[in-house]
Amino acid sequence: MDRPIYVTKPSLPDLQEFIPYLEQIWESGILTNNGPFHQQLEKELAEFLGVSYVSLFANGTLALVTALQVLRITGEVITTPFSFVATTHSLWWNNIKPVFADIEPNFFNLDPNKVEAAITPQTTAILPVHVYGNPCQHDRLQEIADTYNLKLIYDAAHAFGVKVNGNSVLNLGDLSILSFHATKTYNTIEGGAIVCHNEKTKQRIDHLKNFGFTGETTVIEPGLNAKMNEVQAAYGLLQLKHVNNYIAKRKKIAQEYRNLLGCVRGIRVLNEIEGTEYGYPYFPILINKDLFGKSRNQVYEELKRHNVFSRRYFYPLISQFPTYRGLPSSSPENLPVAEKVSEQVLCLPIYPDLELNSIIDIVNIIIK
Ligand code: T4K
Repeated sequence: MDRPIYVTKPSLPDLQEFIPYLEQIWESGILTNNGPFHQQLEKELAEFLGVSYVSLFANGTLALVTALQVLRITGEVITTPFSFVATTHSLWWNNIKPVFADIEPNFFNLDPNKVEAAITPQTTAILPVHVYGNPCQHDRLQEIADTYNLKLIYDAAHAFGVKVNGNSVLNLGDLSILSFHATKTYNTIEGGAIVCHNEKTKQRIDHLKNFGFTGETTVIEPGLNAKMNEVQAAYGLLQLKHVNNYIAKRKKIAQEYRNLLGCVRGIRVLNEIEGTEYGYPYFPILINKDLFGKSRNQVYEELKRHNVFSRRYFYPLISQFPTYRGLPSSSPENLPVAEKVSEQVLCLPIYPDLELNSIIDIVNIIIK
């Protein structure tokens, strides 16, 4: 490739479209702290996503940290090792012990049976991730949460726009968090949100993301400063106008990869489930060295040599990082499916402006 191709590239709206928003901010002098664009984006996003309440955050990690505080989670939380490290870091920052359970082999989300087996008297919540935007086995997870009186918080960082039979996955569980990082399907440069189902919870979230203030002089708890500013909220409003178009383009690219790679021996693409709408943030493939002849790492390096920068999301597993590898639940014997997937997975470039020719070139590098 003449020019490098990265795993993703944010789509930016026309700069001229953004200027009027900036002029309004300059004129009002309201730069942050629940300003007009912030309020408008919360409303528009709730409508767009088909959810009751959205609270904006400076990033997805702070949204995760705060979500655990909103529900006063303590003790042990069962979570997945197959995610971005922020998922488990949010527990660490709240002094909660992560307990890793293995993933299921179809979509790489937490395996409900393994979750149930990991419950102890100290367990207070389950923190699953809709990895790559593929919905978790929610009914089973909710049943387990109800049976054992646990909270269910979804890390839905990848699940922007994902709906099952017309219903947003963000309506599942007690809370869901989103990431609007530059690398996501919908971005506010940096950003994130908590989605909740009632006004009282939204109020608590909004207090906790603003130092714990409930009024000018009242602080109820040591909350963070996790607010999104007005420039990002305005940019978010503009991006919202384009995001359906971005998703449609991503879908086409995913279909193209699927057509070209779906039948290659030793390469697995993930199935799509009928009735599910996706946001297509990533295009993961699994490479089985014995069948394909080359390992995942060989393909990754080969692509790199051709100026194509795929990514091994998620390798290493979170349970292998120094902070977490000493935990009893981190042992590879406890996480055989996650260990295997982590060794085989490769996320190929996918973003709205990726051209068909580039997709063909990428596939040819992989299979040659
Ligand atoms: N939970 C889950 C399940 C998550 O996946 C994430 C974040 C979070 C929670 C936390 O949400 P945030 O606090 O981030 O909102 C990236 C992102 O930084 C991270 O948001 C994301 N998940 C994770 C999966 O990927 P890196 O270190 O791989 O990003 P980076 O900088 O290497 O970017 C990848 C490629 O994208 C680059 O090679 C080039 C391209 N790129 C990147 C940026 C930042 C651009 O073209 N423009 C850009 O501005 O972590």
